[in-house]
Amino acid sequence: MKKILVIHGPNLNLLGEREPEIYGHDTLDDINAALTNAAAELGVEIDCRQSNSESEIIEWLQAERKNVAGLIINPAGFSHTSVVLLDTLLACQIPTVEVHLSNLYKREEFRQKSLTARAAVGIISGLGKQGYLLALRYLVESI
Ligand code: CA2
Repeated sequence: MKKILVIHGPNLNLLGEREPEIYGHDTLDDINAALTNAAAELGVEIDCRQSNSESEIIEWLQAERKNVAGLIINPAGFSHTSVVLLDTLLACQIPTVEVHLSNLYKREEFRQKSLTARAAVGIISGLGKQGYLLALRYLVESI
């Protein structure tokens, strides 16, 4: 069975607790549960992880690069800062969709540039939980 890896970046474990006007009311558990249900319907395995550590995310990507057929990643703040994460994503060559809960283009200027998006097939920004589900459907249909 094909496996999709989902990586949620720093602070996304706090979803639902603060700033619902920006990030919505869904918790990370809600998002992961919706992804798990959708994956079962689509007949793929899904592995959802969250980390606040850049190095842990890099270790996961390197370790899983040959085991997964696709990647959904919300790099959170690392999107805007991390050449290291971009390099890792480029090196791992996993078909990737970058997802952001909020619409980056409605927000501060510094959020309007994603370094990591260069390594993605596409990005989805501003659709909340639905963005992850659309990313999953895209990957399952295209891999
Ligand atoms: O919109 C997104 O999904 C972001 O990737 C979320 C990141 C932010 O740095 C990006 O610019 C856009 C921040 C995640 C922080 O999550 C929080 C959750 C609850 C309360 C406060 C922050």
